[in-house]
Amino acid sequence: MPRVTIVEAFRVSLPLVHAFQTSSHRKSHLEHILVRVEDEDGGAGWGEIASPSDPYYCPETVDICRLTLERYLAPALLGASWDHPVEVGARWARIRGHHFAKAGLDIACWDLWSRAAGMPLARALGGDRPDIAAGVSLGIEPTVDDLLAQAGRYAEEGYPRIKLKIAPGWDVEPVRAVRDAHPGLDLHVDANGAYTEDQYEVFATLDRFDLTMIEQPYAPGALAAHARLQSRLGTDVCLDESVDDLDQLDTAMELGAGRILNIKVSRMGGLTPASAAHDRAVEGGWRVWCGGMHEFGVGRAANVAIAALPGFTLPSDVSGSDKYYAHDVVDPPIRATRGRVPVPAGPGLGHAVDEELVRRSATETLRMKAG
Ligand code: OSB
Ligand code: MG
Repeated sequence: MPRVTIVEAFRVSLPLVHAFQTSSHRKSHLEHILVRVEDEDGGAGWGEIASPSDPYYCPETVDICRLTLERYLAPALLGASWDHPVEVGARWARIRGHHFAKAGLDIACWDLWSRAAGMPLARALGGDRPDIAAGVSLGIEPTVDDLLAQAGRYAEEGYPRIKLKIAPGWDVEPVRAVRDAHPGLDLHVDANGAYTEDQYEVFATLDRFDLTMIEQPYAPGALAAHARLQSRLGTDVCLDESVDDLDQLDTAMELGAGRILNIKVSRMGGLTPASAAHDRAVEGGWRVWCGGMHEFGVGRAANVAIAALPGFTLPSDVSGSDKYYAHDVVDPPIRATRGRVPVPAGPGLGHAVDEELVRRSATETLRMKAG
């Protein structure tokens, strides 16, 4: 029965190999918080808080997560005994929201438990695939030619699916260009909520490009608008920012606000709620896939593990570390070969954390102990 007695948190910033721009922001570095938990038997587990630095994708930011972790979440976990990681969420159930921060601790507890059990995290979650299909997500580029170069490169590397970020002014033209260059490619677009219903014509046009899905066209709360859009389009609508919990998922399914769910471990608040969302969505007849937040190796390994669940039938956003970071925090780094990422067979996350690197490069370290 684990009892976590030490929680450590490390703020680490890594440079991106290639700057990434969405409808709302541009990034050349990412700062995440790596979380380490240790139990009284000396067992340890790692997690990652992959929130953005600024509140454009979601309200949580790195600063807010750090504060929530220190003031509420770590104190709720420290000293509590539990048998299985599905139980730890109950410790912070009365804390509303703050899913990214919760996810960091949840992942660390799953890693600790599955390592102690000598079991791969994927198997602990109920996954049984030897590898997962990985897609890439391409940001908004300075020119259509730059985008075509990126798309060409990843199609060449064998990634089976490419997602393009779109925004007003960067939609029909770049999507048409990539579609013309890659007629058979599994292609989808992600607007990160940048459109309103009066811009319907853009989607009516995109509907003719044989896209696998249109991800989060409207604002997160606009479920009724998404339902009206879905009823007018042949292309499946996929929700990302709109669904943070099972109640929102139920509402979305009841309204017909889409047909596909992007499940992110961070957005849902950890592996436990993310796998519950997987079960619920599949039961409701929606298709699901595993999205990402440009995670470092720890969070990325957690994404690989959950993407091994049987309902994840569409390619994930979990590309190899090398698409993002020249030097990742885990060894070996996460690698994709011809668009597939192996699910590790070793215990826990299945990738060793370069602890020396994390400790040395952290710009801030917190250490909290059971009282
Ligand atoms: O909407 O899926 C998104 C990255 C940051 C914020 C939001 C999103 C994304 C991605 C990245 O698309 C996917 C990845 O990790 O490659
Ligand atoms: Mg998205």
